Amino acid sequence: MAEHESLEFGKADFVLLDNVSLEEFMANLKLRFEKGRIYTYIGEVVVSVNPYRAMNIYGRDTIEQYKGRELYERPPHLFAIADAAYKAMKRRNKDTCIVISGESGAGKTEASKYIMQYIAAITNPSQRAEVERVKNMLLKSNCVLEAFGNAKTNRNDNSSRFGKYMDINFDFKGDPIGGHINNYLLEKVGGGVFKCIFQLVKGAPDAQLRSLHIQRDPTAYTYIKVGGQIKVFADFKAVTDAMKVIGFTTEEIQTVYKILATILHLGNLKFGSDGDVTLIENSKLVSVLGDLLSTKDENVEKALLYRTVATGRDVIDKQHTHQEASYGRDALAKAIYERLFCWIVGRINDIIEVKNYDARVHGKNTVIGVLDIYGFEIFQNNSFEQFCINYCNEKLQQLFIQLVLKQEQEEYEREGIPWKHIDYFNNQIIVDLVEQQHKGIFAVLDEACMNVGKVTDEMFLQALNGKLAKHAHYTSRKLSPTDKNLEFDRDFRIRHYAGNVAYSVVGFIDKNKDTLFQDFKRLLYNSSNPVLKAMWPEGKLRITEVTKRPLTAATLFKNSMISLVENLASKEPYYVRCIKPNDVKSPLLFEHERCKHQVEYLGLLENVRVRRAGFANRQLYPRFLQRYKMISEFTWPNHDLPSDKEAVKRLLQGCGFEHDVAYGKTKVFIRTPRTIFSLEEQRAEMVKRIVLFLQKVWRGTL
Ligand code: AD9
Ligand code: MG
Repeated sequence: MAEHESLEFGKADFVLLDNVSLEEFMANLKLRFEKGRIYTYIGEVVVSVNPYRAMNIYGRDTIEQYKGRELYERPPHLFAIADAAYKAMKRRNKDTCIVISGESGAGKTEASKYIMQYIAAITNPSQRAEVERVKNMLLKSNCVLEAFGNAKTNRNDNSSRFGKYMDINFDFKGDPIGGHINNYLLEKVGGGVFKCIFQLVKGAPDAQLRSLHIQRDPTAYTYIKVGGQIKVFADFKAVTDAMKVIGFTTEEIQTVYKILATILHLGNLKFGSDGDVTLIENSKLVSVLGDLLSTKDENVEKALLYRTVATGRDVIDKQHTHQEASYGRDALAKAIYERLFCWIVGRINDIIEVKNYDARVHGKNTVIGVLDIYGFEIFQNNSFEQFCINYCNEKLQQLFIQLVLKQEQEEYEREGIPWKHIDYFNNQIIVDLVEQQHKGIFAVLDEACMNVGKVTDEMFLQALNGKLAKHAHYTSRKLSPTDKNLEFDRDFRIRHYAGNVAYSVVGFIDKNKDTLFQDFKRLLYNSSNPVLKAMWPEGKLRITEVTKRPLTAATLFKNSMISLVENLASKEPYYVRCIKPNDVKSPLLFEHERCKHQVEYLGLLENVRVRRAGFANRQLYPRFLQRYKMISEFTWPNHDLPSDKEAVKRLLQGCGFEHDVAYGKTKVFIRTPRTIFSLEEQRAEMVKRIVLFLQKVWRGTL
C-alpha cells in the first residue's frame, strides 16, 4: 500500500478495493481525480488520468523523493515506475521496458517525457561529459520526432501520428550510452498537418523561405488550409538546432526543409485538360519543384503526367487521366513525407546507436525501452488504420497477460511460495484471426491486393465472409442478417477483447498497397541531391526490372508488431495505462461513461483480479518491520529474534493474520487487502498514541 495518503484521497492501489466491481473501481478513480491524485496503482501498474492542467509534481524535489525508493513507499507516480525499471536493470542486470498505452489525448507522450526526464535526472551523478552528451542527444531526438511526427487533430493538439518505441542503452554503471528508436505506422491520411510544416512556414527566416519559394502565409497552401491553424512558431529554430546537435549535416537539414516545401507546392499543383491531354495548369510550379528536388523540370513534369508501363518487351509512356494525375500527386506528397520521417528516424539511430561497446571490458550493456503507442480506437467510422491499431493492442494485451502472470509466477518461485493457476480470457484467438497465415484477415487482404485486375473493397469483404464465416469473433451483415448496424457491402465486425468494433472495408485495398507510381521513385532517385537520392534506393530499378512487389502495409505492420512483441517479451515490463477524463480538455470534468469505457477496454478490472488472485501485497521483511513494528510488543522498539523474517512472523501471529499470509525468502506475501487495512489502522492508532506520549514527555521536561 502506497505511503500514507489518507483514505480521503481514495485507495492508492485498486487492489485494495473492498470489492472488485466496475462501480467501485470507477468511484475510486473519480475520487482520486477530483482530489488531484492523477496516479493510482494496480500492483505495479500505474493508472494515470490526464489532469489537463500543470501539476506541481514533476520537479527536482519530487524526483529526489522517488529516487531509489521502493514502489510502495511513496504515493503512486510515474517516477516510481521509472525508478523500479531502472533499479531492476541496475541491480539485477535485467533489460526492462515501460509500456504506455491509452487513447489519443490520454497523456501517453507526456508520460513518456516525464519518464525520460526522470531517468536523465537520476543518472550520471559523476557528470561524465560523454554521458551528458548522449543524454542531451536522446532528449533532442524527442524534440525532432515530435516536430515531424505530431500534428494537431480534433482529439489532441499535439497528437503523435506514429507509435514510438525507444531503447535507451546503459553501461555497467547505469549511465546512458546510446539508444535506438523504432517507429510504427505513421498515419498517412487525414488527421491534421504535421507540426514541422507550420514551424517552417511561420518560423523560418525570410531568406530561407525565399529560397524555398514559400510565402509566410499558411492559407496559401491547399494541404495546410484543410488542416487548420495551430500555435507552434518559435519552435523552428529549436528543431533546427536540435537536428544540428544530434549531428545532421547542413546539407541534410536543408534537404529536409526542401522536402517540406516540395510537399506544400505539390498540394497547390492543379491539373487541367485540353481535349484528351492532361496538363499542369500552374506550370511555373514545375520549375519550383525541379529546383527543390534538384532535377530537370521536364523530368518533374513527365513524372506527374505519365507513367511508364512495360507491355511485354516494350516500354511505353502512358498519359494519366486528370483523376490519375491528382491521385498520383497526393500519393507522392504522402509518400515523400513518410519516407522523410523514416529517414530522419534512421539518421538519428545511426548517430545515437551504441558503437564499440566491449562487454568484456565494461560488463553487460543493459536496456530500458519506452513504448508510447496508440491505444484501442473505436470511432464512428473505423477503417484500416483503426484495424491496425486495434490489432496492435490485441498483441500487447496478449503480452500483458502472459507477462503479468509470468512475472507473478516467477516471483512466487523465487520466493519459494506455491503457485496457484489463474484463469483469464486468452485473446490469442483474436490475434490469430488477424495475423494467421492463409486465413487471417491480413492474409486475405494481401491476397486480394495480389490479384491482377481490379479487386474492389467489396470483393475483399466477400472473401473474408467466405473464409471466416465460422470464426467466433468475426461477423458481418451477410453472416448475421438481422444486425442492422452493419452495412451489407461495407462492414465487418470483430469482437475484440476490449469490445466490439465494426470496420468499414472502404479504402482497405488502396491503403494496403504501395500505390506510388514507380515513375516517382525513379524521379527522386535520379535527383542530383545525394541526400534525396539516398532516401529512394528502389528508384534505381528500371521499369523492366521491377518484378517483385513491395511488401504491403499490412505485412509490414504485422512484421513490425511481431518483432516489437518479441522484443518486449524479452524484457521485464512495467505498465502505464492512461485515461482521458473528457473530450473538452477540462481539468475539472470526469465524464463517467467515457472513462468507464476506457477502463473496460484497457482491461483494468481483469488486471485487478489477476493481481488479487495471488497476493495483493508483498513487502521485504525489513521494510515491513520498519512500517509496522510499533504495533507489536515483540518488535517495538526493536526485536531480539534471530531474523527479520521471524520477527514479522511473530508480529503477524500476534495480530491473528497467520492464515492470510505466506512467508517467502525475502518478502512477506499478504493475500487480502483487508489485512493491510487492519495493519494500517493499528499503525495509525499507535502512531497517534506515540505522538501524544511524546508530547506529554516534552511538556513534562520543559
Ligand atoms: V496521442 O495518441 O499522441 O494523440 P497522447 O500522447 O496520449 O495522445 P499527450 O501526452 O499528447 O496525449 O497529452 C495530451 C495533452 O494533455 C497534452 O498536450 C497536455 O496538454 C495534457 N496532459 C497530458 N498529460 C499531462 C500531465 N501529466 N500534466 C499536465 C497533461 N497535462
Ligand atoms: Mg502522443
